[in-house]
Amino acid sequence: MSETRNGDLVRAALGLGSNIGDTRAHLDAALAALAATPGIVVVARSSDYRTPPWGPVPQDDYRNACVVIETRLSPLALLERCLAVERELGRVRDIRWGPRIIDIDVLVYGQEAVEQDGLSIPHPRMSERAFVLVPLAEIWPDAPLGDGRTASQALANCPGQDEVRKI
Ligand code: PH2
Ligand code: MG
Ligand code: MG
Repeated sequence: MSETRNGDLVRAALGLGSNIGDTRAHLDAALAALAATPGIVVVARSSDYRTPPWGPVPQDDYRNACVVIETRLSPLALLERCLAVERELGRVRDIRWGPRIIDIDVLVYGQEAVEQDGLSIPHPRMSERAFVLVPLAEIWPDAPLGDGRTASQALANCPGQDEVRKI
């Protein structure tokens, strides 16, 4: 896997979600696989939250959490690793925004903005989603969202927070 050019550690945030099967086991397994990855050190894991499904597809509630890591992987290598962990855990991609065993999104990668090969960082829609901002602000309130706001600032104006319940 490619590394950052100067080998520096970059602080990044990942969003985890699951709403099929043993959701707690899926999040735990995803975290263990990420933590076992060369070039990734897990710094913090948020609480788990039960969240109503966002989007057009009727489906079960989600378990969502966020993870803060320090990584030597490039943004694309980090994305590839997240997708590989999703596949290892049995994710099949079918319905957009539909139910899933595990979803691992790269939310923030240092101060960088990345638009490359289907990857958009900071994650373009996270500042409107309480299921992302509540866990992210719990462990990294100053996370830079790319619009000049931090996670905790965006959370102050984000609807639906009262429906995001700590498990
Ligand atoms: N992910 C989706 C679609 N809708 N809703 C919640 N509550 N949590 C998610 O992680 C989620 C969602 C597609 O990525
Ligand atoms: Mg995803
Ligand atoms: Mg997602």
